[in-house]
Amino acid sequence: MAEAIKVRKAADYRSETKPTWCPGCGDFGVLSAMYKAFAQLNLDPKQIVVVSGIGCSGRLPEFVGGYGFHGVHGRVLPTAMGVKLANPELTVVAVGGDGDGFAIGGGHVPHAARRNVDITYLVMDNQIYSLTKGQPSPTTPPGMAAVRVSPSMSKMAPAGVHELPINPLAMVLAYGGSFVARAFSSQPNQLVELLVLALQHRGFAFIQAISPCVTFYDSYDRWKEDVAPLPAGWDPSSRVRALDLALAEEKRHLGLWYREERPAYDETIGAVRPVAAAERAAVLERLLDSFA
Ligand SMILES: Cc1ncc(C[n+]2csc(CCOP(=O)(O)OP(=O)(O)O)c2C)c(N)n1
Ligand code: SF4
Repeated sequence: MAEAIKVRKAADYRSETKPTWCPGCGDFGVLSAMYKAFAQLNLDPKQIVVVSGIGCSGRLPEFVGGYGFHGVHGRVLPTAMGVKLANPELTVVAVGGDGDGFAIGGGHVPHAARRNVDITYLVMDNQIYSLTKGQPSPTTPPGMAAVRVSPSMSKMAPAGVHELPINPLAMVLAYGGSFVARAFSSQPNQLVELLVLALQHRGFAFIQAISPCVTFYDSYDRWKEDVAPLPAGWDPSSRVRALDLALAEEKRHLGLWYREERPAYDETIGAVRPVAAAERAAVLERLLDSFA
């Protein structure tokens, strides 16, 4: 008799380790949405690999009952791309913070986007370095000190923050990201929906998940005023329109900004592999002949 197909629930993706984040941390909402998205797709936990860098957000793989890789700070994308290319059958999710992704790891983002490796990259953006207790990050807005000053923020940026912040959506769009979305951890249904689409997408799927750090920076109240849905009838097929909005928006628009279908990196490599193997065999034969 054929084995019954198991229908999994969100709880089936929990690990035995209880999350250690502060009560109220936005990362809880992201984790719970991830469990639900995995369950909606009924993914086999043995086929999931969640890779992270360092940060409060980087702890997430410990709380997921699949495979995990908690790597070094800023190197989540090379690690995740390596996992996927070594074993294209796996569902690979890279996660981390805005510091991990856009400061020390910022050089990897353009290449992951243009390469279109088939992974999902979810950044839990709290606009601050939380694990190290509250220094400004590349997404900290100017004037941040006026919102709330943590003791380490006042040491690191006593006169506030004056640089322009990085624009993650514009960056990924400009470098060829094939799936670009933004969500808010306190709007879980939309985050689940976007995660499901991202996991199904063939190529590099990027989600900026606003995920407040309630201990060193933020409250949800500011964010609730700052976010808005994408304009009614938004069509996610135009990179130029999405870039225009990313550069001009006043509110942070939530939803699927952009999606295109183009071959993922492992498919492109798939075509190259037999050519490379034939060349290797020919070189080897010539080499062996030279000893005959
Ligand atoms: C190579 C290296 N440099 C610096 C650090 C110190 N460090 C640990 S986490 C972190 C930033 C964390 O901020 P973010 O990535 O935004 O994650 P969050 O804690 O906010 O989730 C830094 C600078 C480190 N662990 N390794
Ligand atoms: S310090 Fe901030 S980001 Fe880290 S667990 Fe606490 S609330 Fe979350």
